[in-house]
Amino acid sequence: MTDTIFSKIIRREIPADIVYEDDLCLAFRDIAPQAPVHILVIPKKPIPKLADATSEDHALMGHLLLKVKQVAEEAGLENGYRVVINTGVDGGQTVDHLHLHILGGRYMEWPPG
Ligand code: DGP
Repeated sequence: MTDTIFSKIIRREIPADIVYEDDLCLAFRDIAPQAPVHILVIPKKPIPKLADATSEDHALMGHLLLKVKQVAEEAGLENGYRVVINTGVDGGQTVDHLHLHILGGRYMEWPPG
């Protein structure tokens, strides 16, 4: 399993603006925000990408989505928000550790670019 910058954030080897943590996941502000609020929710288990999740991860995946909801509420995104999972090369994924982007604080255009 390749170590990534997100594993280093989980281990507190590099700093991050952490907004939520529990036994299964971590949420922190994106270093290059694409919206006024841009938070990443990641599993502590180093699943490289969504396409690598298995039936063993069934409960974890549900946990991550419910934590997205909680973190978005705590960030004040009562007007709505977008959840994005970039997956693989064509999906534009740059960090090989599954992460859910929460984007909010402005109107999100659709379709995206
Ligand atoms: P993606 O393109 O979906 O793989 O998104 C990776 C995101 O990770 C990107 O929006 C920038 C963010 N990111 C990369 N390195 C760091 C870092 O060291 N700290 C934080 N907070 N975010 C990072």
